[in-house]
Amino acid sequence: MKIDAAKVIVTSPGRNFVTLKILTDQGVYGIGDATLNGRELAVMSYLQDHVLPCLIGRDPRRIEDIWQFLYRGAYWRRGPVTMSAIAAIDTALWDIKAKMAGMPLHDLLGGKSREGVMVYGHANGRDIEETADEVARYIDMGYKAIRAQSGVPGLTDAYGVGRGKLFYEPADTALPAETIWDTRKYMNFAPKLFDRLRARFGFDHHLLHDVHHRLTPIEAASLGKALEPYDLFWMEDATPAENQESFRLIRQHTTTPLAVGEIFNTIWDCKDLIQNQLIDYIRTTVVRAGGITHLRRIADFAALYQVRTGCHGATDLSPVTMGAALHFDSWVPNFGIQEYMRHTPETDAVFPHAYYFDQGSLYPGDAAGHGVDIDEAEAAKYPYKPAYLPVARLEDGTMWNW
Ligand code: CS2
Ligand code: MG
Repeated sequence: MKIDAAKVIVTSPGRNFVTLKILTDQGVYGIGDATLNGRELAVMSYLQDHVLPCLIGRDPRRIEDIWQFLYRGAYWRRGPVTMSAIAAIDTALWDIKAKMAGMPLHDLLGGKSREGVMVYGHANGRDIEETADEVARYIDMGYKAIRAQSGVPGLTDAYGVGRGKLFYEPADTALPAETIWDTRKYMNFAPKLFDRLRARFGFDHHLLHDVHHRLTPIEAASLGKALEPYDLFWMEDATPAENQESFRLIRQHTTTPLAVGEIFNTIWDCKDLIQNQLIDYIRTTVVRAGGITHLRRIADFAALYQVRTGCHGATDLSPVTMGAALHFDSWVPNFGIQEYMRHTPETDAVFPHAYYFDQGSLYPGDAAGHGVDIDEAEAAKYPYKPAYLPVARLEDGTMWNW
């Protein structure tokens, strides 16, 4: 069996997606997601100009060898561009293998460990009451877990609040939008949001919150402590994690569970966090961390330390990543939760998929492979549109972490 051809499809049905299609001499093809929000064309070129020529003629069944060839063979290891490209190939190859086997991907991985995949939705509003009303909407739809983000009094933009209900779409300007951040205003406000949510909804639902890398370690420790009475499922990306050691300080001060890793690319980015038990949930997902092959390695390592998975699932992760992640989530023994932001109807039409939502859980469906395809004629209707994520500055102009 041989890889015959491969192509990269860029489409923008409401937002940009980069998709890889690998075709074989036996007529079976596989699909992978290569979307890197705000840097899409870099991955497209990495694939088209540097990687795909090396794939033609290879045996698509040798997934591990191809992964190692691309990772070690580049010499320049890791990084979001390289790892997103490897992820796209790896996902497409697992899709091909599962289709050849006539199995849904989760069966090939070892079979289902659970019936459904618990997901959390992203409730957001301009103020506490609007956010609370959104939380109510998710509860009505059957969600068991909801992440709450609200506008902060005195700040014009807050992370997680903006275009879209049932999702959040931050990348929508032709050049990076400048936003202003103020830690004091946020720190004074965040506990009030969860105080109100628990008062209104009680403690039956899981509540989550994303700090989006805005705090220093000691500030994150203080926020985690302040949020303890509200029993969060997790506090996400409390501080940037390049220095993994900084989570030790947060950990020493609070029992609020910690989640991190949506921007990590490899096991090396979370090795210390996991083996020192400095986090509770690892957020890496299929497209960002080298595909199913590498994600599985991270999850198995995390399981040794009772760290559970919590795959990133924002709108910039395409339905292909969502589908593949759901198969992974269905299998992985140390599953925690899966993020689920809805895609637009246009995106759903470009990517027909077998997965579906019911009563707070997603189900991967029974189609052979990962169950997500691309309709190339639909995709061609939506040309690439440059879009950047915002940046953040402090009130005095200092650059901060968005
Ligand atoms: C996020 C994302 O969903 C999340 O947890 O932190 O909104 C993130 O900002 C985007 O995926 C960036 O592309
Ligand atoms: Mg996040």
